[in-house]
Amino acid sequence: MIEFNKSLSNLKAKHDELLTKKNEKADNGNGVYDRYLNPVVTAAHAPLQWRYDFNPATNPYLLERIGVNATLNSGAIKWDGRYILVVRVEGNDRKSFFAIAESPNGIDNFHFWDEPLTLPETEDPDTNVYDMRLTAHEDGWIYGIFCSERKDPAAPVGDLSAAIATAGIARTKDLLTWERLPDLKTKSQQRNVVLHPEFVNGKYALYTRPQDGFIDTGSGGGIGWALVDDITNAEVKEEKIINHRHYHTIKELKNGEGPQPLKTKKGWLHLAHGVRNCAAGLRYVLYLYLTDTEDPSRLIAEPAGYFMAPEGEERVGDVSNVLFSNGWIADEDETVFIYYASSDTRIHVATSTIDKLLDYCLNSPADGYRSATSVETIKQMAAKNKEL
Ligand code: M1P
Repeated sequence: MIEFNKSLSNLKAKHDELLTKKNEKADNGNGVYDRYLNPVVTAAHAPLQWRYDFNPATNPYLLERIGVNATLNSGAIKWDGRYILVVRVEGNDRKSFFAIAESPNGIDNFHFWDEPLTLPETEDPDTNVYDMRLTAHEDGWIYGIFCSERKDPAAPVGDLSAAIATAGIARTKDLLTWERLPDLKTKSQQRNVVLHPEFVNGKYALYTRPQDGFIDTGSGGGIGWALVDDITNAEVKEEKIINHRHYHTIKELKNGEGPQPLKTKKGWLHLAHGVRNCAAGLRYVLYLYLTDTEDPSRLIAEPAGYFMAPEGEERVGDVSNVLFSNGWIADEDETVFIYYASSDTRIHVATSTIDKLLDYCLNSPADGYRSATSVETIKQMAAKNKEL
């Protein structure tokens, strides 16, 4: 019993040390954003009371009973002065669920709430749920749109991988109680669906990602846009592609909207992910683009290439060579906290400002789609610098 109590207090002390560890800016910034030295949420941050039975009578060896494999792809929102992440927590059993972690400053001291989020199911229960995008909509609700995954009922016998991806929709006013709405009805499978924060022509507006299969987007040409009459029975009737995939770019294979776009004085600022294939597998990077204030479906600017790509330890994890983001927060002073996951394993933060991100979008060269145009762009920059 003395031994058990000692082990338990050691475990708690170590956990507390991790949760309260201070984070600092890394000193390798590129001027556009700053990375931080430590990830902000890892599997080890998961509350001990979710994982260990603290009763010496039923767990005399103090074994971990329920393992957490990864914490990744979180939605984000500033709520009551606190930085809130709706984290995708993946258990050792491969099931993902949502859990809220909050921090007083957005860069460290993230603590999970006591219990994971209880997400109501529809009549057709989800097998797996993940990657929630949070949107505080002007209708007064906070929406969480996420991927709901179920086994493909048409899968041939013996195929235990074929799945169907659909956009699940839930909403809340207090982040505690969630109302589940019917899943989005669309012609194709969908992942990376995001709700625009304002009505457009009196309708709800969605960023979509039509895909032919569960993994392959196939004929799905990129990030789509659809207007929906009724969010409580949402159906995509018409969908147009507003951010296209292109040959020999960072989003050749697929792309997807990240978090809800941020409204700025120069347009809607979007963070997205682009995917290409290579000998090492799929490579996921983040990129930015800007759309028109009045018509959020009209592209204004998009710098060439990636905004952030995996670096150092970010390159390695359960699904290596992946950066993915579905959450950011713009503070009152226009600091932007970008929450991104690396290699489907852990969550990091990078900070920037609205002004810097706009400058990056509007003044970085666009893609010319050929080596020769890239060389021309560099020569122009070098020539201008020579004149100084
Ligand atoms: O494994 C990388 C990512 O793959 C999927 O993203 P997408 O649909 O764009 O390919 C998602 O499963 C995402 O959760 C994951 O991080």
